[in-house]
Amino acid sequence: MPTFTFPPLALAISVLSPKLIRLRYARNGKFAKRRAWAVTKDDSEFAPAKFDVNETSQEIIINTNASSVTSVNPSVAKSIATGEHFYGFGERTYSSLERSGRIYTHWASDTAAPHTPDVDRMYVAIPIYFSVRPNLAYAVYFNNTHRSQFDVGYTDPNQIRFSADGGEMDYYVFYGPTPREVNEGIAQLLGTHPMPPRWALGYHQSRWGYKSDSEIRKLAAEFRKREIPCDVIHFDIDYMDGYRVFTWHPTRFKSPKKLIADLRRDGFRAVTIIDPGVKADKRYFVYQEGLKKNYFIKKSNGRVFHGYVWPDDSVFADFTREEVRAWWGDLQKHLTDKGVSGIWNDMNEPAVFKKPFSEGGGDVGTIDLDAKQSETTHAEAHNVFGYNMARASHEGLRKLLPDERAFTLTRSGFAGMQKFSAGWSGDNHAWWEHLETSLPQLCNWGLSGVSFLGADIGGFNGDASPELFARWMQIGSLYPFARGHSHTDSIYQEPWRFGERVEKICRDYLRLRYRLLPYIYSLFYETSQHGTPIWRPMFYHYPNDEHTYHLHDQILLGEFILVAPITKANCDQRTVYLPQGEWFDYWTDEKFSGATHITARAPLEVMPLYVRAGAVIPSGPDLNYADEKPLSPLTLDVYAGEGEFTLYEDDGHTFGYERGEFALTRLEIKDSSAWDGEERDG
Ligand code: MIG
Repeated sequence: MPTFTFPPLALAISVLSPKLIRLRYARNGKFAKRRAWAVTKDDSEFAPAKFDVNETSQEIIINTNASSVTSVNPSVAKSIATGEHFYGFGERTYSSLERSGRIYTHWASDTAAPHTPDVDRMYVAIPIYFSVRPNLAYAVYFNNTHRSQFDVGYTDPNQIRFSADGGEMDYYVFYGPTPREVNEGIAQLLGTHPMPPRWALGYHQSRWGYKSDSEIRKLAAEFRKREIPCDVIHFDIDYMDGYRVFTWHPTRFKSPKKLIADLRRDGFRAVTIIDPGVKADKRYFVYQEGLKKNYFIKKSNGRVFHGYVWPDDSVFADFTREEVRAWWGDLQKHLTDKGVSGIWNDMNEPAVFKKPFSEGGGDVGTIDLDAKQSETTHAEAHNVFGYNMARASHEGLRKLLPDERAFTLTRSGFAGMQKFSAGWSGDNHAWWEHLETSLPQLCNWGLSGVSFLGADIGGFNGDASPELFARWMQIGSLYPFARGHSHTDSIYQEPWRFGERVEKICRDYLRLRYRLLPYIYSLFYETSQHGTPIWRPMFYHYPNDEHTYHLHDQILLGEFILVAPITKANCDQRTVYLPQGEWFDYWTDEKFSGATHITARAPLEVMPLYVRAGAVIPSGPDLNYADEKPLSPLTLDVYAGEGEFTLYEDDGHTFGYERGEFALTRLEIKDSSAWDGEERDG
């Protein structure tokens, strides 16, 4: 690894692969010890790559057989090329797809205020940007967990600048030239989602406010009676005893084991919420154990840090420590022993209220920045608090349920969070704007390496109107993670609460999702192998069509299905851009030749969907839940043209696939001119 010195600085350039280069600058000439947080591999674990170096007094040029990096004297500003567009930046709120002209702060925050377009900090912090222009895509990951910023042409339209409150200027450059290859590089360095259980791809129903055993039983029965597909019920904070994590409320949830077993018989899985705040209650076993073992975060003066959260006076485990993660992971036994199949990790930015909950909580802050965590302070560990909590949860579940893939969901996270968890975009509102925002939000987050994502369908805060709910369920039914969720102060937002017409729309679209499970499950396999996003912005497959660079309100589900939801009230038509090639209307089979703009008719029952010529889309039967019956018969919808798709199949819930127990079937369509267009059985 060549190291260049410009006293008193040191610059190290590591060519990790022809398409992955790491650059580090150390101010004092000495590099800091690497912390094994986000990155999965040390530099030495990459196979040696060939490259040439050309060094002049002005610049250093490194050439590999794929990419070339020029590093002008150490600086933290890079010039923006003409026609360069910026995406990524993890979880963000506003509704444009392309993201230049702003400053992005990376600081995991419980954004209590509504997620308006000017909100900069969200729950998740991912210092990754993804650059696209014709014939070239690349990305940069800033490997620094301190509070940091990217200034993307805001201060100077010709420059992108990085800064951080501490640590080193340490970043990796992933070269494409296609977007897919960029994601492949991100996957190599930061990891991918492991295969989720198939049931986790079904519909999830949640609400803050399902308060008892009987309420949950009624809810489940309602889904089956109305034949609205559903796989998972989420248990929000009310199942706990006084918000003590890993406990059950003694009267409202008297026999959780029986409840969950009964639900299971009807095809439902249970997912329980867990918050990081541990109630400081001397008679509570989690508090006692953690204190005794010295597992809680301490302030700079050496005393345990206390803060207010739901259980009021609380303490927080130090998830940077392996033994603490193992302890926390094992505590989940109190839930899995009752039959719980997944954990929803909330409040893990972590959010800490300024005042006791009994006094209204006050503003939301976090742990003192000088509090100790491992050999560093919270200032450096803050952004990976949620990440490490999700890791504890995921690794613990793997130990507790060695033969069952579990599901984990996290509100906070950092680059690489996909190794441990799915994510959702937190407390959105029942606003049309938030329905619309969810498209560019999930696409950009996907480009940042995280695919298993959704937004609360119907909106969390406030009350959805019937029309908003119907439109949201249409697009939400195709979110990689599809969950309806709402605030305890809002109206009940289950699919049948808005009248028969909306109920039917929900049923129809959720059924569509379930029929598409073989296709969606295969997309999850692809992301588990290569990091390819499940939801893709249009440019992903048309990177030389500059017209796609700003298209925020239509997406691709995999390569073949173009989804163009209605995102506005009182609207029964919209413009859809169909890129070059032939396209078919999913509902009517009408054929279009791109590139073209069309006006799609979309009465309330219709969400416009298009399929690219050359698509092979595997689908299964109608289901009430994912594992109700074998996904058979398998139907292949073939759209004349040239293309291929790899169908992935396995048992849907064990780790057999890690031992090769799966089938990959390559479906290829070639000579379409010889095909007569007749439908065939089988
Ligand atoms: O302070 O557990 O984002 O989904 O319903 C609120 C109650 C805490 C925030 C989560 C939301 C959840 C709620 N939680």
